[in-house]
Amino acid sequence: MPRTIKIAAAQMGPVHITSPRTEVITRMLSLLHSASSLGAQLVLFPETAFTTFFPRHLIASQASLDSYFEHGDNLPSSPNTKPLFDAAKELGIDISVGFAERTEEGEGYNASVYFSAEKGAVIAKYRKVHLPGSKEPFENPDAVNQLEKRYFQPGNLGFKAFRTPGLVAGAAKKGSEELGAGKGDPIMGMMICNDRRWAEGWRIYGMQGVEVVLCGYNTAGFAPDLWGTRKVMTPEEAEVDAVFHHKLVMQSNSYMNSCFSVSAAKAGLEDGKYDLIGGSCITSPEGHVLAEAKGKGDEIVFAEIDLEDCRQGKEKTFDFERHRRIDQYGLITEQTGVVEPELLP
Ligand code: CDT
Repeated sequence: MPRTIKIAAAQMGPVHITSPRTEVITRMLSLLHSASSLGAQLVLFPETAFTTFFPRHLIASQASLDSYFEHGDNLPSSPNTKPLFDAAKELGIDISVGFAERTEEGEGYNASVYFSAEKGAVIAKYRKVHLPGSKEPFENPDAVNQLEKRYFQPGNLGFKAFRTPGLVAGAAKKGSEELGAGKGDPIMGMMICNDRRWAEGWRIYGMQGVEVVLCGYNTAGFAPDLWGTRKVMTPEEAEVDAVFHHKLVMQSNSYMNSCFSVSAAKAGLEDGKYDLIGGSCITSPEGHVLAEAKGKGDEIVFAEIDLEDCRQGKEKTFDFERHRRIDQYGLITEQTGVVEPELLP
């Protein structure tokens, strides 16, 4: 039986350091309404969607830094963010959105939440595990910094898949396990930007039977100090490469874990100077791009997907139970960095 969902990525154009929060929320509401007019049941917004991607800036004042953060559990009630959650509930659309989270203890995380319209509540939270960049800014004054290690702690909630109620009619519920896998409410997982480049998170989701991975991002189009300068590229060539790598990891990891993925960019020239790639897309369990953004502004990327399409990969090529060989994978969790084989005599 088909298990279809109408799903959307809400790509956002630039959010400047000077953009008033009310203006950003108005844009997000407009995207949500556009997605609603297409019949979307779930809309994904980007990483740190409500503000500029502030980790590119060295921010000295604590008050100024704090202005970019929200208290995670207050998101649906905070004046800065409430209108989005109210509208999602009213329209009956689930949303997932990225934000900078400040905890009661004062820790910072690069986080995202999943809000269920049926439950009228946040039902899952994720904290970004792979924080790119550095604690200190580059010496090169023209470099694009990525100070996530300065402002955030590495995520500590793991890669925990969750079920999303109310999206698929006739979903099997607890007690009907005899029906077998792939019959219940959709299984989803969240990751944030740089996480998508790491196979480990995808596999952990794959091992929980994930059917849709949601990933918001802010990816610089031209950042040689971050990416490396082995091959000198023009900004235009670098951006083409960055979009290629983005799609490469979304497509290949979707394929290797037999799941759909939805990715939503914050794109365009942020703060008038820093270029972010577009390329928001929806990919299939066979690794194909089903829908993608045309430009680098506010735009809805939409697809109707059938979760049944995950079954072929999960039951054949990537039937983990039959084919994985964990006795051979020890290094993955025993070792962090690279240890090369000894030099030859
Ligand atoms: N936001 C974020 O995680 N951006 C990173 C930049 C990588 S820098 C080496 C990304 O992976 O797109």
